[in-house]
Amino acid sequence: MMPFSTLLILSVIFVFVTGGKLPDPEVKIEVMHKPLTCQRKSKHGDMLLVHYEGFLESNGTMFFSSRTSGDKNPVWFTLGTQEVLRGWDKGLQGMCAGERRKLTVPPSLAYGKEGKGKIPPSSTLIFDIELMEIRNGPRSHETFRDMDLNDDWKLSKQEVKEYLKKEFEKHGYAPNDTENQVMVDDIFKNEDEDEDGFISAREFTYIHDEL
Ligand SMILES: [Ca+2]
Ligand SMILES: [Ca+2]
Repeated sequence: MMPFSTLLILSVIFVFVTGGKLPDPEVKIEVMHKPLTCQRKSKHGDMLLVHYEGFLESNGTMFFSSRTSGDKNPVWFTLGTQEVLRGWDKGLQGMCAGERRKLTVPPSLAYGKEGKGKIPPSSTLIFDIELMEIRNGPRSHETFRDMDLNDDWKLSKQEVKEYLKKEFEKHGYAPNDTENQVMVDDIFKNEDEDEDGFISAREFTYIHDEL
């Protein structure tokens, strides 16, 4: 059986090709390129790395390109957390690394009646977005499963400690046991709400306002 997200994407493509009406017509999604292989699809909470160009629909003016502006690097953001335009949160779900989409975003899901900077009021925007890479977000289910070494659906201090150690090594920092312990204690102070000495899946996925 096909995973639900695959079905969703296929139906979006189908609707686009046949010119039918989307059930939720707010963001128009056109798949410009789809890679042959797709290991995973983007979902709420994932970190995405994208290159993109933004255009005004009214006259085709390009107002931003990550390939030519600033440091010319692609941009990281967390999907579905309103870090970016709502049109992106809606339009970049279920996407494969290497995929390119064209999104047509109405003003209500972009910069609204006011506009912003180079974006005039009430502008519909067109984005050409290439997804370069998908990583687990800080609060993803996969991250929790990675950390939960004995699969009992809760994180002990030891498990969190192991995970931090691994992460530090991955990023080229020498492991420092004292610092590590302080971080673990801090994390438990914030995350272990019922103070049972474990971080449950619910405690982990609940996003605190202060984070
Ligand atoms: Ca555990
Ligand atoms: Ca707990």
